[in-house]
Amino acid sequence: MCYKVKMISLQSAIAFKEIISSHSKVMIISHERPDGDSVSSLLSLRELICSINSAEVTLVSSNGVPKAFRFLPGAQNILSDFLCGDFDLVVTVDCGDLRRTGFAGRISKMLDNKVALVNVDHHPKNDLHKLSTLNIFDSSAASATEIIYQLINKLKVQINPNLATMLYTGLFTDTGSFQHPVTTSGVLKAASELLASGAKFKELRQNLTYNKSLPMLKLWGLVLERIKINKYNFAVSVVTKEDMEKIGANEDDLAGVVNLLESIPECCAAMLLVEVEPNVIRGSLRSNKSKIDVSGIAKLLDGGGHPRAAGFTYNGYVKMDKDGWKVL
Ligand SMILES: [Mn+2]
Repeated sequence: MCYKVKMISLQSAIAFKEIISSHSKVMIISHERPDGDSVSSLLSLRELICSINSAEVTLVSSNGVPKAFRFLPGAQNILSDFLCGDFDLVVTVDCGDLRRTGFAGRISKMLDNKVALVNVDHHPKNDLHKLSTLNIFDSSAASATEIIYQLINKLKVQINPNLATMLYTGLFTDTGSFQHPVTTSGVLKAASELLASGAKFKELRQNLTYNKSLPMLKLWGLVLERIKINKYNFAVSVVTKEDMEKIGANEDDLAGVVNLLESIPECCAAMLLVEVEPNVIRGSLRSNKSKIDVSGIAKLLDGGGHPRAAGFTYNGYVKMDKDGWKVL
């Protein structure tokens, strides 16, 4: 059987090893409001770096780690802030652009002060390559952990059950539990190998699938109740800050619900609008069933992401008219 496996070149892996070997104070940073892939990428990259070099490695993700991912070994050590002077190498992972780190100004300053940058990513519109000393990039990878898995294999690093769990979590979450179109035979092969290496699937299922609190499900109920199908066949729903407060839920509790909006057969895409602060709307877009590039829509609103999953933050409010919910 011949699997189609996407590849990070051996040359990239060797360049990665060389740059890691010559630095001793490393900060790895993923995107703000981290998801499963970014948390898993931080943790698995630290394992990889520590197998190459006895460097001091600091993990940063602004906004902290959502509850669902705190079961991952080492997640409690991920910081939400850092001091610039402490590092000689920055590794950005799973960040479509510098702004997504949440610390663009500070990192730019560090780069001006000759701190090296390695970028590891799978977002198609990544612009960090312009700033990086080394760019390890594959927009066809399903998750950033898929790229890290390839680096690990190229560098012949042993995969223990904890590392397998981290890598598997990134694949599992960024493919929507192996349902999105990015779920290739290569992804399933990697997942199978990671299970064989001891990935703790039972623990992962317990924390990521059977983790829904009563307020969370009530909030999902409200999202579903408010669905409107607009004239473009997008399923759109809305939640306000007041709704979340009334139910006793928060923004983290909405993770994953946008994928449910897509399950209506006649809808080609889904959008969830969340009022996170008065006059601040966060939008999540999905188009796993169609060829609509939702990252293009997000970009119009100064956001970004992948063709099938993207987001934006917008200063405005939401209103409903005869065509459904609108951001104004
Ligand atoms: Mn990702």
